[in-house]
Amino acid sequence: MDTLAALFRAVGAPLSIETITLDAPKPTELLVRIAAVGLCRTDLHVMRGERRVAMSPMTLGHEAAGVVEAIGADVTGVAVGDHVVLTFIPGCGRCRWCSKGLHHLCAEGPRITQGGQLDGTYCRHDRLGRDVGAFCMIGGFAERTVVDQASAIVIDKDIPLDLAALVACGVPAGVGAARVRAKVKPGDSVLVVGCGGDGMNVVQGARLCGAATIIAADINPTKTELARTFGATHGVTEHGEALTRAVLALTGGIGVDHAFVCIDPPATLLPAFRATAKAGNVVVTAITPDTVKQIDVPPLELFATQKAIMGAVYGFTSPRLQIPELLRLYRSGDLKLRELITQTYSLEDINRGYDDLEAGKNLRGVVVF
Ligand code: CXF
Ligand code: ZN
Repeated sequence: MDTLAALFRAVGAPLSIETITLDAPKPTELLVRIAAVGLCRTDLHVMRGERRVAMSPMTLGHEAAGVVEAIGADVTGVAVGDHVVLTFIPGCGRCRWCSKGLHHLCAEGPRITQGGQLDGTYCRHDRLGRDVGAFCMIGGFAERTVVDQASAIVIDKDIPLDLAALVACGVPAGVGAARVRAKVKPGDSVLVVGCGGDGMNVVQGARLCGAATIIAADINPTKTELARTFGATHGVTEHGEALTRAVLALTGGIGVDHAFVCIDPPATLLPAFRATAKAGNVVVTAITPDTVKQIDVPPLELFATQKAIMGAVYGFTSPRLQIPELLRLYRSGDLKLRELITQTYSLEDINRGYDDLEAGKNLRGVVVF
């Protein structure tokens, strides 16, 4: 069938809005009508060439929710008409990680930038007949997509699909980083560097954990102010060494129990590390351009201060467990989702959405169909 899609064709170029063809789902695949897809910064990194993908053209978009329109013969647990959130890492269910319930570490994860389906085939084609890849095995910037059942989680039908899309990437990444990776405890102090899609959700994750001090740091004062509505107790707009000084001043010279690096790790990790208390945690939730090969943290400082530097993909939690739980927290009024959406766009307007993200105007832009 034909479907409209926003394609990455070349580094530095806007996404190309084109009609592509989509093959019917194979035995373990689903045809999904996308209802909403978030404009995450990771896709922007791909467009800028900072995060390399293996092929072009490729349909980007990895924060999506929709409605199942057809299923392959071997699909189990998903039916036509089901509402699904798509996961940017598939859960193959068979590898050592999935067997332990750690689907965010699925052995198939490293292949999500290749462009192929889970089985390695291509099911999208442009008007010249060339294969079109799907970022994260999803390709959510399209009216319809075909994904393996390993990339879909069925959700309750009463959850608005624009909000469901948000729990596909930014919300679990941030909330999970605070709750699961750092294990923030009641009374703890927290620093969040970069209050965008991930960072704002670290703020609300830390609030859910009962943190007493939540310092929101962003060079954009609009974001630090907004962070207060998600639970931040302080806002700072400094960066670099001045950021470290500001956080130490707010914590009696001790530093925070947990610092989260949610933007530009090459520039923010060392200031965040130095703003962290001895034996504290430094959690990296943001991606770094492929071209940056290392970050300097003085080893003696690491040894002597006994801090832990750790990564967190998908909030260090299986999306299969976390996504339904986050939606329960939304339903009980404990998790803000609607408030994360700054603006909505049509698919044809997606490049304006990314311009707005680059201009610092958006917490989350969402394409709604
Ligand atoms: C990313 C993580 C790195 C690979 C692509 C998806 N997650 C969210 O933005
Ligand atoms: Zn994302």
